[in-house]
Amino acid sequence: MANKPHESNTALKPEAAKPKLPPMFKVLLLNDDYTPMEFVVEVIEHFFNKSREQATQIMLKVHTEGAGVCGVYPQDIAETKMNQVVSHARKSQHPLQCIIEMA
Ligand code: TYC
Repeated sequence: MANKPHESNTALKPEAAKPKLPPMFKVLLLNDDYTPMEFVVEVIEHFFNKSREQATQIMLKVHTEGAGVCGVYPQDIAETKMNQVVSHARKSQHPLQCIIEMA
């Protein structure tokens, strides 16, 4: 039998059937005195799919304000990006720090 419009099609309570968005996490870069600006711009372009112009703006924000958001993702993707950025920076012997925060 067809449900009335206000009735759920599932056996769950109506509130449990609501589509739920995953919790989102910001990925931030932190400023330091040693990592070259060009390296940071390339990191933001490569790992966060930003244009050269966007990446430069984000790098300058980090440089002047101490931290800046490169992107917002579900937790597993945010953690992977953070780990990839730190691993890439260490391979090049730069102290660049990358962290995540609940959005
Ligand atoms: N402060 C660095 C410099 O003057 C540049 C820099 C920008 C470093 C952003 C890290 O996340 C960073 N070379």
